[in-house]
Amino acid sequence: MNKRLTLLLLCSAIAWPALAQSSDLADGEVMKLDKAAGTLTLKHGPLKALNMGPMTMMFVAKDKAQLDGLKVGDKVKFRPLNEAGKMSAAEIRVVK
Ligand SMILES: [Cu+2]
Repeated sequence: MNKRLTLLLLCSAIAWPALAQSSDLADGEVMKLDKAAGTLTLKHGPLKALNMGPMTMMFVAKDKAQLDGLKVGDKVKFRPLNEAGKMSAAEIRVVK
């Protein structure tokens, strides 16, 4: 009984971070890019992390270099962040 419970707790402790990580990633489509300003406009799905429904909005790229591999129309996965009211996107990667 005790052993089983310990195993269960151990399993969920291992599984949880991986689960949280993938569910934090949001889907988006690149509508506009401004590489000089380091921003991109994404049409995104629901963002639980930011408490948002689907919409098109501008994000600041957490790492400007990530914009270099993008073009308008690309479907991406990204991590939405709210940094003191500034919406930014990290870990942007193109979905094939
Ligand atoms: Cu939004």
